[in-house]
Order: sequence, then structure tokens, then C-alpha cells
Amino acid sequence: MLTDNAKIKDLSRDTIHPTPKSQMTTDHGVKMSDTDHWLSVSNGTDVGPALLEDQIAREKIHRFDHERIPERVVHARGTGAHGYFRVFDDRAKKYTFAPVLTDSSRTTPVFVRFSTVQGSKGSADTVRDVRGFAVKFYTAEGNWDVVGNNIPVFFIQDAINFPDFVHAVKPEPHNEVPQGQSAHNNFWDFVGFRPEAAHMVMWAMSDRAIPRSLRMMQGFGVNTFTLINEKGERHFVKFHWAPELGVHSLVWDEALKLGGQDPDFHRKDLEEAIKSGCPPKWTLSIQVVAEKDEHNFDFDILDATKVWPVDEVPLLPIGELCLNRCVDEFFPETEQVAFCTSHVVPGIGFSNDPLLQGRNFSYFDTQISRLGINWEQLPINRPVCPVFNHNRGGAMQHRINKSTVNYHPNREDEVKTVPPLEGGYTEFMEKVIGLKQRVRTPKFQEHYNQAQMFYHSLTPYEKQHLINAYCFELSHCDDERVYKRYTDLLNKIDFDLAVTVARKVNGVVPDKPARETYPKRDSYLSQAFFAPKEPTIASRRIAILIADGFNEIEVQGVRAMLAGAKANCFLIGPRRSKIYSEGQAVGSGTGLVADHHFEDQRSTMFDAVYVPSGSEHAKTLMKTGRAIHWIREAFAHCKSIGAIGEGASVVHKALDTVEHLQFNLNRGDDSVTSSYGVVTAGTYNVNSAATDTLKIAPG
Ligand code: HDE
Repeated sequence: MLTDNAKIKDLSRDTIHPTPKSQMTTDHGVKMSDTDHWLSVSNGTDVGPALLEDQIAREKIHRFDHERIPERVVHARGTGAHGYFRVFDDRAKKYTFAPVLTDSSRTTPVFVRFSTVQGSKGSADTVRDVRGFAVKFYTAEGNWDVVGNNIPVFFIQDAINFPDFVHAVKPEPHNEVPQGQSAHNNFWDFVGFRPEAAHMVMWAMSDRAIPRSLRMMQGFGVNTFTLINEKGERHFVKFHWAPELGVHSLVWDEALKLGGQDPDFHRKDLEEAIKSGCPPKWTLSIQVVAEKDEHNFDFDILDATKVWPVDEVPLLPIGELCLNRCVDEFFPETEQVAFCTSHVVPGIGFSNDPLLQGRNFSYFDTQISRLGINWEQLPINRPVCPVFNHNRGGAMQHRINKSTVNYHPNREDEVKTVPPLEGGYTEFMEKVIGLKQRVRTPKFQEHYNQAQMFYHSLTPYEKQHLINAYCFELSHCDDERVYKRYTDLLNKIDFDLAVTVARKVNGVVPDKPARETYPKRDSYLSQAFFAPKEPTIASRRIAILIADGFNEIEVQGVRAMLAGAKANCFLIGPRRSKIYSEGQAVGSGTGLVADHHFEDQRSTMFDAVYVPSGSEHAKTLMKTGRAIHWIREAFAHCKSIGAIGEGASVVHKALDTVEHLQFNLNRGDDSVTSSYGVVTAGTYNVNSAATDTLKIAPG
């Protein structure tokens, strides 16, 4: 696997490798003999006053006092990884001359940071929220940042509304509540007053906002950028990332529980996948619209609250992103990485998308307060190509320019600008005529068509989840002006949706639809569209529930097969120590050491559960409330459940209230039975039964 690239080599200049032989020094390099006792005056019996002269203690405390920097004003909680990007061929050449998008002989190093938006740095990973998907490409022509989200549209159209939106969604000002969620009066109050948010709110209430994994979500550049080709022609472009593993979500109950059981669920999942040899991959596709076609749509293609339906503007897959290396240290890499939408390279440009224009101002600005004016010199942010200019000074300047001149032009003929044909960035010459005014043009004033299109493109279960989410969130609003206004607005999207939600939350129940239904549908909007090309259990977490007396040979066999399919298996038992196998006395003989016990890991953290055979083990599991709860909860969350022999009896006992489930309980009958994702086999048979179990496991 290619994990050593130009950026990793660049970072190695600043990477320190402490060893047991490393000697401890102060920051000014003097070796230290004691860092555990503050220098004080003592007579050997009584504690005396501490001395300020202790430079070693002072340095330690000073450094500690200033360890924190301001967290990001939004997207504070995040996790990052290194990787690479490669294009398949030069098919994008028709649209751009940027080598990063056209030169298939190149491997461009990347750093990606995923984030939630609302919560603080210490909030939980699985909250209902938009996920940031920010990619920094370290190209030979300079850094290019695609600072995107996992949802293709945004709440507002004009950047000037961003502070209002963020104030409204963040914890309320009087009591700093709630953390990591939008289920509160201020958010719903704001979006009730701003119908342009209706479309994005639909996405935020859908399963997209509770991804199973950061590796199983799409990414979108959201804003409209432009591509310029060698002929000087310009196209509008949108960027899409599609995950190789398909798009998958948690169910709400899982997300809620994981918030407490494992608040780091997503960041640990990313690290586990990379370290276990399953680096996540995404395909980059572009949608392009020629300049002449800009006005051929019933929405404005520069409006970030709108998608470009793929049947009108097809997707062109152009390359692959792979994340194959975890960070060495969180703070200097993931915390200090700083993205800017304004960072583009020759061949890529902006559009007049009013949200993008504001973002282009905001990102550079925010890095100054977070990291200081020289933030681009930090190792994780610096480009892998040479940087020369006459910008000087500023706090924490690292560069030493060996020159007598620091201005342009100069008598030494040093550090000159570069003509466009030799690689200098040049803006596209765009003719602009207009009156200076504060306006929202007519096409920016239609807000419900695409909200309807999204809703009506979902599968029935996605719709149900979305309705549940509205009910949950609006029930958390206790100001009736808020939930009445919003349920009223819902009727502009869908009558049945509005009636169901309004009845549940005591909102305004409409008696007829507020408008005609927009007829368009787009199957691409449903996440069901994104099943992986090849069904796979690679990197999926499978729990094997065992107690003393389990069938070890069977477990070893099944585990080997699952490992062969690159799944991550974990033994869960009554204790985290040796669990003795069938026929062995407890306390002696063979067995396997459980990775976790039933209490410390829960079914929510796994994708599938398998219960092996073994009569004593089965009897114990049946008597263990937590084990029974494990199976019930996994079933309720639609996980795949596999069981063999007496293991099937355990599953049967756990699910005995579920109607229509058929079980194959006779040991000796090796046929396989499958119902509602529960797969049972009479006996373990390497060649047939367990193999069938494996095939069905992804559910
Ligand atoms: Fe951001 N956004 N944003 N945003 N955004 C920030 O920049 C801003 C918007 C997004 O992992 C901030 O470095 C404005 C859309 C991501 O470091 C800040 C507007 C999209 C990240 C900022 C938007 C995003 C940020 C805070 C409206 C999806 C995390 C810290 C005009 C395409 C990047 C920072 C990371 C972060 C401003 C809207 C995505 C304040 C003004 C639309 C993924 O500069």
C-alpha cells in the first residue's frame, strides 16, 4: 500500500521519533534531572515555600497553560487521515487543464478531515448532524481544498446569513443548551423563518445525518465551482465523492445509544479500518454545465440550496481517493489543518454562487484567529511545491528569506510573477454588467420544488425515518410559535408528512395540501442507490457471543472464514479473560480469551452477531440477561444474526416474541434457515453451512 507520499516525506522534516534512549530536555535544550518536584525551601521535615526561580517547573506549567487554541467556530469536532488521489485517465481534459484532475501518471497526496458541525470539540460522533468532508490536495501546482459536506445542499443561499444560521443552530445563548443537536427552539425558529432551508432540513432529518461510518457516506463540494480548459472555455462544475462501501446509516436508536456508549465511534471506526488493511475509498465524479447552458434549468445553478438532478446533468467519474494512513499526532495534524475554499489551482475557478463568494472570505479569516497569520506555514498546511513571495513577518514566522529585497519589482530581478502560459494563475475573464444592490434574483426565490423531489425520491423506510426525525426534533421545541410555524411550512412540502408530524407534535394540522406537488423524482437522492458494487463484509465488525462450553473448533473455523473476508471479529463473553471451550473444565484446558465482556461493549458497536454451538455455553447465555438483550437489540437494529446448533436456541429464546421467524433447532440437521436477517444452521460444516452464513451476513 502506498502510504509514503510527497506530503508524508515533507511532514517527516518535523516528525520527532522519541526512543527509550531519548534524553529529556527543557525547550531550550538543557538536559533535566528532575521534573517531578518543584524547587522549594525545605528543612527535610516540613514542606517549605515553592520558588519561582524554578525555570523547569515554570516552563512545564506555562506550556500546559497555553496548550489549547480556539476550537473551530463550526465543525469543531473532527477526525482526519492521509491518503492519495489518482485520476483514472485524462477524460476531464475536455473541461480543465488542471493536472490534478487530468494527469493519470500522478498520485496527489491528500489530507481529509471529517467533522460534525454543531457540537463542540468534545461532543459525540453519532449525533444527528451534517458531516464535513474537507479534502486538501497537495498538488505540484499548490494546495487545492475542496471543503465539502456529506449533504449536497446547504441551509442558506447567501453567506451574509451564515452568522445568523450558526447562532441559531449552536447551543442557545442563555444556557448553552443543547450540545451536538439541532433539536431546540432556536434552530427550528430560524429555519421556520427561512424557507430556503426547507430542502437542506429534509436532508438533515434523513438518515444521511446519522452515518454508520465516515467511510460509508458521500461527499459533495456543494458550491458551484468552474473548470477552465486549454482552449480557455469555462464550465460550471459540482464535485461528488461516492464511497466504495456504499452509503449506510445507523438507525436513530443506535445513534442515541452510541452517543453515550462510545462517543468516539466514528473516529475509532476510521482508524480501525485503516489499520486493519481496509483503507476507505471514494470515487470522485463531476457534473459539468457549459457556460451557454447556465440558464437552462428551472432553478439557478449557482444556488447552493439546489442539487443538479443527475438525469439532467450526468455524473462523470474521474478519479479515486484513498485514505490509507492515520495521523501520528492529532493536534499538529487534524487540529491544525486549515482549509480554504479560496484555495484553488490553475484550471479551477469560482462561480458567482453567493455562498461560495462569502466562504472565500471567511475561511482565511477564521484561520487567523485560530492559528495566527502564518497558519499556511504549519507543516500540515504547507504545500509540497516551492513557495516564494514577498509576504513577510507576522507572529510565528518560520521562513528565513536570504535576500536584500522584499518587494516587487526589484533590481535583483528576484521572485517574479509567472505568465499564465507558464503556470501562473489567471482569473477567467468574465463579462459582468449590473447595478450594485442587495437582491435575491427570481430563481433564488423558489424553495420547495427540490424539497418535494427529495422526499418523493426516498424509499418508504427512508421516509419513515425522516418523519420520525421531524417528530423527535419538533417535540424538543417547547415554544409553540416555533413548532406551529414549522409544521405549517411542512405542508408546502408534503401534505401527509405535515399531517403526521403535526398530529404527533401538536402542530398545525392542515386540511389540504398548500401547493401542487413538483413531479420530478431522482433515484440518486435515495441512499439505497449506493449499494456497493460487490457486496462485502470487509471491515465490518462481527461479535461472537460465547460462554464457557462453546464449540471452539467451530468458532475458530467461522472466525478464519470471516477474517478471510476481511471482517473484524470480536469475541464477547461474560468476562474479558479465557472462556473455556466445550468439554473442558472451567479453569483448565483450552479456550479463547474474550476481547470484551457483555457489559463493556454493546450490540450497537457491531454490524452482525454470531452465536456458536455448545450446550453449556448456550445454557449460560440463555440465563444471561445482557446476552439476551444483545441479540434482541441487534435484531431490532436490523443487524444480521447468525447461529449454529445450540446457538440457534439462544437466538430463538431471545427472539421468541418475533412472529414468523423460523428456526432450525435440530442439531444434526445441517440445513440453513434464514428469516429477517437471522441465519441459523443445524451444524457447523466448513464447506456448506457456515459459508452460507457468511454470504448472507452483510444484510
Ligand atoms: Fe464552512 N466554515 N462555511 N461550510 N465549513 C468553516 O472554517 C463558512 C459551508 C465546512 O475540517 C470555518 O476552518 C461560511 C458550506 C467544513 O477544518 C468557517 C459559510 C459547507 C468545515 C466556515 C459556510 C461548509 C467548515 C470554521 C457560508 C459545505 C470544516 C473553521 C457562506 C460545502 C473544515 C474553519 C475543517 C468550516 C465558514 C458554509 C463546509 C468559519 C461563511 C456550504 C467541512 O470559516
